[in-house]
Amino acid sequence: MIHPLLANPPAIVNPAVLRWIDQQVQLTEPDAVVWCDGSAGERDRLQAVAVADGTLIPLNPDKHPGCFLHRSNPNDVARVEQLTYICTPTEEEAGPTNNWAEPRAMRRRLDELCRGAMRGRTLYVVPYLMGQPGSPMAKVGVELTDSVYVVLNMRIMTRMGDVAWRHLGDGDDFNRGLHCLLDVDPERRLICHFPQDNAIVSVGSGYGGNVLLGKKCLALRIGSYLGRREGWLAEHMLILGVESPAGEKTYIAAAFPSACGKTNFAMLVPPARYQDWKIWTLGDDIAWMRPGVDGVLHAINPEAGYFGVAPGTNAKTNPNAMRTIARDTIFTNVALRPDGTVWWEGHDDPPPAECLDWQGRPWKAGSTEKAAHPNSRFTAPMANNPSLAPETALPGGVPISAIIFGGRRASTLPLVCEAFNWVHGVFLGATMGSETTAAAVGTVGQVRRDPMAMLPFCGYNIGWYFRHWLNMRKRIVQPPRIFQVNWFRKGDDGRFLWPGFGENMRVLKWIVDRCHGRVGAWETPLGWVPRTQDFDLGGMENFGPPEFETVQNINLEEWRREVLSQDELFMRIYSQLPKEMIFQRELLVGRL
Ligand code: GTP
Ligand code: SPV
Ligand code: MN
Repeated sequence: MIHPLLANPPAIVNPAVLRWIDQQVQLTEPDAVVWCDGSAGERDRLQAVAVADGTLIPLNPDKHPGCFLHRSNPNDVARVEQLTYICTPTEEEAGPTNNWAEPRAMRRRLDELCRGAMRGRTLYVVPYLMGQPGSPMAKVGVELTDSVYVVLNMRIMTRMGDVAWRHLGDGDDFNRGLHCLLDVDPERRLICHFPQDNAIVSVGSGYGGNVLLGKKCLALRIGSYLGRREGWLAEHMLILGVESPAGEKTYIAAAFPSACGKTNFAMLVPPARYQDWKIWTLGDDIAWMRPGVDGVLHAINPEAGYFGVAPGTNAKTNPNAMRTIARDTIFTNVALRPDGTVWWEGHDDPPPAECLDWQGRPWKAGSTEKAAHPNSRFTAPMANNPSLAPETALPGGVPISAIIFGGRRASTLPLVCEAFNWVHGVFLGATMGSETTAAAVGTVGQVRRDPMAMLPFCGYNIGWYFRHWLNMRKRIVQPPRIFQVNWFRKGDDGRFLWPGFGENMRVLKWIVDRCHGRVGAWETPLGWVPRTQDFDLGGMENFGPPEFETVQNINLEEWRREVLSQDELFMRIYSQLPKEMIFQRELLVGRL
């Protein structure tokens, strides 16, 4: 018999969904069930609930209309890769870079944790659509959660509500997501994916990528698994459009690891010299890419909002982000000033004399501790972004001319280079290294291999994933050119060699011109790089040809170490590593 709390479901909910929800309600035993419809009235009600129970703090309504602050549990401030599992019948399917668990054993463990977990609590049914309504690439998910913070964030990050039920119709092809806060204890925290069942169970966390199941869990881990099966790519990539003064539009997708500059690059405002150029944002974190009928790789952004890093965001580095978060935004783990406004390290305003830090403790300017958590975030609707590309609404996405792989590397990697061809480009992506950041729990600043920025997000064997990338070439008539960038190279004095942010437009310009065959390059062991005369340095302060040579320098000693470090990953995945990757390695060594 169906649970009494489900006696009157909305008519739009189909029986397959209802059956699954019934099982979860029987398991978690909530006191109430709320069916979310995504309406504005519902948002207002839920915000009131969250304010009443202390989940959200309303901000100054004049300075931050419609905005709130949330402080997460201090033990719960980032993704937890150690506690994230891929549960496939065999360990080989998950591969050596994922934590693996046998699905039935993990189900039993999760059932134990979730049994009665929502007693005294409300279960929210959150239907959501990743992708544009009516898009053949869109996917439906249903997240059952006992966190009103999750509901309000999902409402911004996805197309939430009846739009998802309508897309699903009477089918049963939807992602089954269950999220239980439990007591937010790291000992009872698990983020588990069951790709074969299109299911996710997340317990014991209330933070970001651990719990907004449409994002990293569905759009990347399950998405990448489905992509391999269905012939497309789910990638940790921003998507942007470059509009030239002549009105030519070139679309580019770029993969940088977490907290390595995707949001900033996607919202780039060109410097004065490029005032006739325009950068349009399509997405800042995730791209789903599929060859269209024209044989060109097309990309959509499956999300509807930005879950962006707050520290470092200001009117100089990212004016579009500042405008985007001016209203209707949820801030997580930033500092709160006495006048009800928010602050973080790298804000336009100087450090406040006094404020409350991200944990709500009194904080004074000059304190050795940070006021905002380094992984503090904003959740804001993409509709607020002044540079939002109208093409974001296209169900078929945009044609991609270039793919960029980028990391955070203090040394070794030049500012920009172009792969010789698709296979070499896949090799550049596969061997990517980057310093770890505060976006995941663990040591910060250590270089690790992060292939295609997907190390924490590839939902199956990474060797098969490289194979899938190589295979995609056969299905694309006009493959995008592939580039590698590094905004983060440092000099001996520890300062960034390249000014970054808006000035990255110069790198984009070279990339766009390469795509259209309009600019020269020079062949190096690493790939094609711009010669000084190919790269626009005009109007730059304190940055001329010598500085450009420094930031582009290839140091053979560093590259010997780099190749050895790349080998460590290749050894770990050797049995499933496509032979093409080994050939590329040999060619690189030969060129060096
Ligand atoms: P996730 O949301 O975790 O996936 O991060 P992201 O890749 O979107 O990174 P984001 O754009 O939020 O940038 C992360 C940090 O890098 C911020 O503190 C930025 O200020 C800094 N950053 C971004 N672009 C640049 C750049 O061009 N140069 C330098 N030096 N720092 C940058
Ligand atoms: C990332 O870590 O890449 C993010 C933030 O985009 S989270 O949603 O927490 O994964
Ligand atoms: Mn990300």
